[in-house]
Amino acid sequence: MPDPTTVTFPPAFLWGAATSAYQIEGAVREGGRTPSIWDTFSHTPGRTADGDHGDLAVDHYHRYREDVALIAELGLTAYRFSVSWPRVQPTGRGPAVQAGLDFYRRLVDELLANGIRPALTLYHWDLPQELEDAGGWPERDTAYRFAEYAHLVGEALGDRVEQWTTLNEPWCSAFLGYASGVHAPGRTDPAASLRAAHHLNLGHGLATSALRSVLPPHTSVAVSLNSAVVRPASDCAADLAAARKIDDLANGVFHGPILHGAYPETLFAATSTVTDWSCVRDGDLALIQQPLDALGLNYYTPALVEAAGPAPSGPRADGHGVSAHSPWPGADDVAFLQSPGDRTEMGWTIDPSGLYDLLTRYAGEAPGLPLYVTENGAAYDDKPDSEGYVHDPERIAYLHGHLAAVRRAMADGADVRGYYLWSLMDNFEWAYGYGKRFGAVYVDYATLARTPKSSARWYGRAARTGSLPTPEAD
Ligand code: IFM
Repeated sequence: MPDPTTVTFPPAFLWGAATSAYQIEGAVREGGRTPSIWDTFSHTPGRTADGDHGDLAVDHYHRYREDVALIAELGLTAYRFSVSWPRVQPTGRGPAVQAGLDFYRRLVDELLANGIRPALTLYHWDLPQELEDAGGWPERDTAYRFAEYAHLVGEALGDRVEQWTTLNEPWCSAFLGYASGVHAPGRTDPAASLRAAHHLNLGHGLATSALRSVLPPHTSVAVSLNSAVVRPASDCAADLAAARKIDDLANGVFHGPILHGAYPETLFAATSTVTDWSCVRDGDLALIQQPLDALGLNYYTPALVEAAGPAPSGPRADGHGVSAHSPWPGADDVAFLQSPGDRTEMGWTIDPSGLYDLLTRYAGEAPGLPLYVTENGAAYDDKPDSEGYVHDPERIAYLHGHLAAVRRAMADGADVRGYYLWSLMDNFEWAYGYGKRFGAVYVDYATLARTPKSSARWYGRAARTGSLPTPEAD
């Protein structure tokens, strides 16, 4: 008789792991690739911890076969990766570079040969530097350039990749990149960040149409949002209004136009001192609101907010980096509090109920749209023991808690089709450099040797059996 407390998933549920190009590939000067904004940013003194950069990263470009073999050995059924735009279309314009496309073709073929479903993301933050020099995402033309790039990749890989994602976490691209400046390109211009958000939305819509024109009909096109789970510190009117404002700036600004064809009126009101939104032209919202086949949701921790006076000046840590500039345009009157509970190495509170809330919310926001958890995971200060094993019971507990929350959301009606652990292996954690380890697989940065942590084995067992081993089963 099966244990009634066992958490079991449907047989078709995808058990995946995720990565992104700049965080793992390295080989930044090979095959005609030119710099992206992250090459420039990470080579600018003071931008990343210890001046870390992705020049070598974990050398996945040369070790992809070994990495695919690891995914297969663990028993995972899906792998989410991103394509480096400047590897495929170096200047962000014109024809594709064959060597770039060939790399991704080889990667995809290796995955398919090992029975692993590839899930391709077109944009995980590595804008070609030339496009930033021409204005970057605050410039409307970048959206059109993105659609052209999507078309090139779609034509090249549409015959073998069934799951496509346009953008990963456009909130980070717009607001960490152009408002707080802790991410590339490091600009601190709130009005530009809102224009960037709109042009990312437009780019998503145009790229979705471009993909539809070249992909076979059964192919799935989605977007991955890091929609925030925003909780007010109290139910007083001011705190509720603060939560609403952050919800608009984190969520409504993207899911409004993408899913519903409109920006929230409350967003326009909250940002009226920053921009008049004249970047939104007639017809844009129809271009953005394209029918989707799935919605990707990335979740790590909830946000706890309260109404406050203007923020104190000086550098503040926002969980993504340290900046004197806020990533929330128009929300200087909102304070972020530390949610109670244990935290990961990022300082992010562990709260699986947030993932449940997120999934059930979007099940309601987008009825009928299959959902995927396209990122979820935790950084810990992992170290090999004297025999070379890496025991990470905290990560196992984190995964167990969050996967159980996914299952609970499914039982309550959310149509969740898969889960991608962030990340397959330790990698370049943006402004934090290599200091924060999110991997299920440990990477020795001196030798680049890969060693599955105990969480990788635990997760692999979950994938193979379709049910969660107890967190103690290490
Ligand atoms: O490493 C990042 C990833 O690139 C995007 N989502 C959050 C992860 C952890 O910070």
